[in-house]
Amino acid sequence: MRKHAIALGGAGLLLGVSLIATQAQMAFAAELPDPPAFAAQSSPVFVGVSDIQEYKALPEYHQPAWMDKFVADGTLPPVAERLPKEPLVFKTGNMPDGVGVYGDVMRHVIGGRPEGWNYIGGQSQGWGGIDIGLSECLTRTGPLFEVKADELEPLPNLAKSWEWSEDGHQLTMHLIEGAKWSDGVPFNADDAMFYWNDNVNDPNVTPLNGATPETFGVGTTLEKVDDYTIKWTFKEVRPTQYLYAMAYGTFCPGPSHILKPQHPKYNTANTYDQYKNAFPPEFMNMPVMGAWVPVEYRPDDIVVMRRNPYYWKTDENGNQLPYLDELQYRLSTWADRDVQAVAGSGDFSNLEQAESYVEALKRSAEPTAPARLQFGARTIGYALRMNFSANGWGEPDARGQAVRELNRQLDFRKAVSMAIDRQRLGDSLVRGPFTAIYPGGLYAGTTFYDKASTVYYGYDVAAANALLDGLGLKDTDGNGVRNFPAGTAGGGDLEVTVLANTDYGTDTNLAEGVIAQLEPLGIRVIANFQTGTARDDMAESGKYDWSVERQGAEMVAVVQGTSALAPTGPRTHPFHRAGTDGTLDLLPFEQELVTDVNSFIATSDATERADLMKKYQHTFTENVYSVGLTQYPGALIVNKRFSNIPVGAPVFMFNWAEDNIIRERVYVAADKQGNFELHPNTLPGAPGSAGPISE
Ligand code: BQZ
Repeated sequence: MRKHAIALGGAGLLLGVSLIATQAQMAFAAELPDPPAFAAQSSPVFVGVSDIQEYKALPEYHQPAWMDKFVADGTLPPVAERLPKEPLVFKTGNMPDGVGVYGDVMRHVIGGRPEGWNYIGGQSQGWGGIDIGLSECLTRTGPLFEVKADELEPLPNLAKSWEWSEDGHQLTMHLIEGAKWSDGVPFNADDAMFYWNDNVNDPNVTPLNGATPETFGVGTTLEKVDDYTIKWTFKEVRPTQYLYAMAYGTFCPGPSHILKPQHPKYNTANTYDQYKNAFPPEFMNMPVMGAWVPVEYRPDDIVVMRRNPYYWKTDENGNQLPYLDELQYRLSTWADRDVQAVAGSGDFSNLEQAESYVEALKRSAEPTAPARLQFGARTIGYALRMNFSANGWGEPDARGQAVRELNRQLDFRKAVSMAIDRQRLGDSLVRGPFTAIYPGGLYAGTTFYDKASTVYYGYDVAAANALLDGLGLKDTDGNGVRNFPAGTAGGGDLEVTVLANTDYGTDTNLAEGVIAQLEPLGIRVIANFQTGTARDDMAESGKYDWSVERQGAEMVAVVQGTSALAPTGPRTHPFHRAGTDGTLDLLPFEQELVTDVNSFIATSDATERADLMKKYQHTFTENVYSVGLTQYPGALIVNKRFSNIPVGAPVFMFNWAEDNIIRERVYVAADKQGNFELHPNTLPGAPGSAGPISE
């Protein structure tokens, strides 16, 4: 990762500012221990964007032999007619094991449950790579982990090329021409405009992964120029940053020919809820642009997908991708995903729950182990996030409002941070060189991280107690719990709820650690543990005091999810959104963070961007914007029979490994292929029909 670091200029500038502003605030600042050395981390082979892919017409195209009967009997047109004029072609030179062969299946195990197939209407498909595989986006960033720093820019995807206007305010994007949805209907600008106009810009709809108009810049517009051209207009000059927001999860158009008839704007008989839920998990063969289509769903059991016969990407030999004919998603738990991958009954896992590390390492070290395990950088990080809205987001009651007011007090956040023994917290998950002391903010070891700009208030219970005393939070009724001051929440006990996701042991273990470590300080923290989707809904709607969360890509890559680094818009930030009057009640330091993030978006000067992120990191950690808990490396576990798994692919960076490894070009050599397909030699049927078709 360090190789990526950018030459840094403004240290002097940064130090000047902080010294003047925050001597008082810096009280209790301590030396931040360096993360333990972690030798097991594997590194990618860095390449240029043009080494990975290009768009070009090829002299001939091929498909799996078993599909010939579908062409012969007229069910499908010949492969050349199913492909776009210039398919996206993956270059052999960038394929670790070269051109592949067709066949076999990747058996995923996931902890989520599909709500339905309307991704842009806000439904989850169960995560774990389902939505990443189904939804293709304008640009792509997962594979950027292997792109040279000086060439770092999102990969073209559904948008095959783009150019900026002279003044830098307009970006004209050329969509891939002649690509089709998996039911054969053409993909074009109408799909992009339906997503933008009637989902992102419709306040009644929240697409999955939370795209809002401000995700692409305040005041940004998008228009259709022709069937294969769209044009963005930005307030900023050449904000290349937004190209990252045009990748997964915030600009992945859905099939407008299927969705529009269900949208209340075009179907007044429908409510927005009916629109969101119009395609339940039982609805099979939902048209997608991704490589595989859902053909079977058994509740709490499995989702099976078969190759998309209209998939618009090939290898350099003209073989239409994907190579794998089937994907399976067993509906289980995230912990079981690790177990099955290590045991070989599953084929893939992002080892991300530190509690499973020792067992997984032991098992995969055996020569007979069915799976390969490769660690990446420390890009899994958890923080305790406090709800900063004091003007109604999530409609808190009197106690909740009083907690929000406290959350907005620096001394309160400092006290909570200094009461946390991060070493003990990390060791409670797993011993050894995995977890690092993480104060919050950008992660050590990532491109824009700067240790000198990182303020760390060390573990100090006495100082924490003194700060709470200073805030007038005294235990007035002697029950061991501090009380709100008289006149606040009835002077009741200081009780705070902490939201956590029960789908992950790590999330609840860390939350329980926080509860236990704050009890001696007289803060009664109450567990509010919810399953994944319920947790996500509560977090999205601000219905929480505190939340223990695994953080997003913005803390790792900065350039991905940038608008979530600060409340740059009413609904862009994870823990401070607009209140009931639609306004954001930002604290002065938050305003500074917003200014720095917007300046970062508005410039492409590398040194200026590095300095801005140093300033961001200093303001963030000095003000304990969130209380960092722990940071550790994830490990990719993939069954050894798979080829074309890129070296050094991180489980999480710009996106999750399900995107990073480019699954559509992953294959299994003929002599290693298992007999795991549930629906061999079948293809997706018509949208809404019962299952796959065999003739
Ligand atoms: C990876 C990922 C692929 C979402 C989800 C899940 C949701 C969150 C987050 C991860 C799962 C896996 O993470 O843990 O390893 O497979 O799916 O999408 O936590 O509840 O809302 O942000 O990505």
